[in-house]
Amino acid sequence: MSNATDRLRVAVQKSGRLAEPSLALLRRAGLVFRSSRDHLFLYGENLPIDVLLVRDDDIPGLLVEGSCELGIVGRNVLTEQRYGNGAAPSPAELIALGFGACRLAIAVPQTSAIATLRDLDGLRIATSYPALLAGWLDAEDLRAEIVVLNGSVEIAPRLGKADAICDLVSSGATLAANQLREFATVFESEAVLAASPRKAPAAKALLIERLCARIGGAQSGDGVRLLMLQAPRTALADITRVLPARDPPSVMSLDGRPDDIAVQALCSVALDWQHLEELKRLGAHGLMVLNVERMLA
Ligand code: PRT
Ligand code: ZN
Repeated sequence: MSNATDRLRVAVQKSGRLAEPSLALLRRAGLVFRSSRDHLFLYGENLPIDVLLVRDDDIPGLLVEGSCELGIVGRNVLTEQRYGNGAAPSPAELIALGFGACRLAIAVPQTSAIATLRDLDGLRIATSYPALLAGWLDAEDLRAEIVVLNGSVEIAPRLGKADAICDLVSSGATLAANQLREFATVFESEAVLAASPRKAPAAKALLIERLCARIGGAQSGDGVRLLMLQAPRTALADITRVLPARDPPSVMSLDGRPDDIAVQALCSVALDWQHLEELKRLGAHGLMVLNVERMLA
């Protein structure tokens, strides 16, 4: 099925870890939605961009078949599908989104004597990510047996179904609660914006570009502050040295005050009270720090 309308469709997880942050990101990119009665579809009111709310595992398939042009999904889900699909066209990762961070890791019982990767040879490893695990075992030249489970992977060793597990970890609390210790990282993941492998018609391609630019803009404002101050012109070099700025600051002359300047600088969050006090000591005054909501280069 291909999506023949001129509206862009973005697949987003309906409920789960990525659901809230995905919609929040689209809203920060300026999209306004009206929800359908069954809450499975969000109609874009200010741009021809709609959201389809689905299970995360369905997102790669929707992109491959072209029902949706874009999707927000864990890189783990996307890559598992890609490895599992051989040479078939697969969705491309457009932007790493910085939330939903986790790692696919091998864990073994705390009491296990396993100490090196070679010790995994010949063991049974339970996972819901057989393709990612197989790729890693291959790359490490290890021969372990993969036991595919679709849930509750962490209890497999206790049930005697496996000697080790390969599962997603974020805080590590689940491993600890199941008396498992993390042993090796197989894959690092976070939520990504992915695109259908099908070529979009020109109008949709432009819309995709526009949405990507807005998402990039919403992201680049994260944690960025705009610092504004005035200072004697002679203090500029010292002030610039102290600023945790991303780029050289903008410097402006002030009408009728030839010895003074106004300075604006985009700074990282590392801008704290100590920085401001130091700047004041160097002669700056009228210091102001503002949150940056969005940026467009
Ligand atoms: O219903 P649907 O199929 O859509 O949801 P789901 O249950 O398959 O997915 P969900 O919501 O659990 O996860 C969606 C995505 O979030 C995953 O594909 C990952 O990209 C990302 N993510 C980030 C995680 C985690 N962190 C995570 N910790 N997904 C799962 N977990 C699980 C993990 O499997 C383990 O059971 O949380 C447990 C470990 O967490 P810690 O904090 O105890 O280490
Ligand atoms: Zn799922």
